[in-house]
Amino acid sequence: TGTAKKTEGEQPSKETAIRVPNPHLQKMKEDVLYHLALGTGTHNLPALFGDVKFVCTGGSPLRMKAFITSIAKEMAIGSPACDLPNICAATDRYAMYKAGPVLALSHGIGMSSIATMLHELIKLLHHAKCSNVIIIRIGTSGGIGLEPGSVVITKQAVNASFKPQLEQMVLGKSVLRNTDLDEKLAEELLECGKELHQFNTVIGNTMCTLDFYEGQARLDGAICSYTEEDKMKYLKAAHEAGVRNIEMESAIVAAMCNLSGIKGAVVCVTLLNRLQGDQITSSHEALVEYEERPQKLVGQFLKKRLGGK
Ligand code: R2B
Ligand code: URA
Repeated sequence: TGTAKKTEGEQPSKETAIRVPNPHLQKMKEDVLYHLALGTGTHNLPALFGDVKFVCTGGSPLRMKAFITSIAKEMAIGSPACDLPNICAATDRYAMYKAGPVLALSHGIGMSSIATMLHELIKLLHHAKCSNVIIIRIGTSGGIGLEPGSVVITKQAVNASFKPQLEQMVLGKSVLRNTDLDEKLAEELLECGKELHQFNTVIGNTMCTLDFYEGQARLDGAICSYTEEDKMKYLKAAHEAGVRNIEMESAIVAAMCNLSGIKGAVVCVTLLNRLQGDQITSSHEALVEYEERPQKLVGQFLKKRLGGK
């Protein structure tokens, strides 16, 4: 397992190691990956994770389990009768599953939750000596001007002022980080969406916010200090700036992948069209089917990259 098939016309890929731009790490005798319940002193990380090439991450632990189960089946990895174990079972912060070169793990809600997970994941991949790793977030979002159920592949993650930047506070000072995502990977994922012929797939900018309500111009939170007119003006300005969906983690995925030399992508289904409303009122069945769309798209991508049966 673990050897990615080359697609036609592609140059033989150079081995790209994981970059950890932190000089203090090499001085540490042991590294405890606290929120993953793993560590260099307690686990043989190269043996457990050395073959990982693809990491798929989504908010919910159950969705990640469903995803890895279908990938394992598709790739004929493991025994169909046997449940894949949660590698992070010693903590309930995040859940992690592995099928051959594919790792699936949950990230919770919001930038602080996914950032904490990604710090530990990136160190894990580094300690395991992984190379040429791709990280893909598969998630949900609110669409702007798209038919609900459309899938958006992020070109740039933008902030609330529609700028492709993430502001990280470091020692009390504001540091701006780039939030472009890998363009070639986004195009390849778009192709996978189109090949499936099951739903609308587009590339667009994704606005990443700190919360689901005021940050996303909703009128239905516990607190709201603007009018419906202000809201519509803002969402239309976002659309004008190329924003096609809104969620809460893309900027961290982009910034942290850029800094660690990892190719990253964000693939999110839109649960509603925010120009039509704020509440998510679709039936449970419809939402379950929508949530499966990014999984299907990335499943198609993995099948092509790994050469499924
Ligand atoms: C999309 O959905 C979640 C909020 O409902 C959040 O994690 C996100 O980015
Ligand atoms: N996730 C979000 O962050 N916003 C939405 O509107 C839907 C899902």
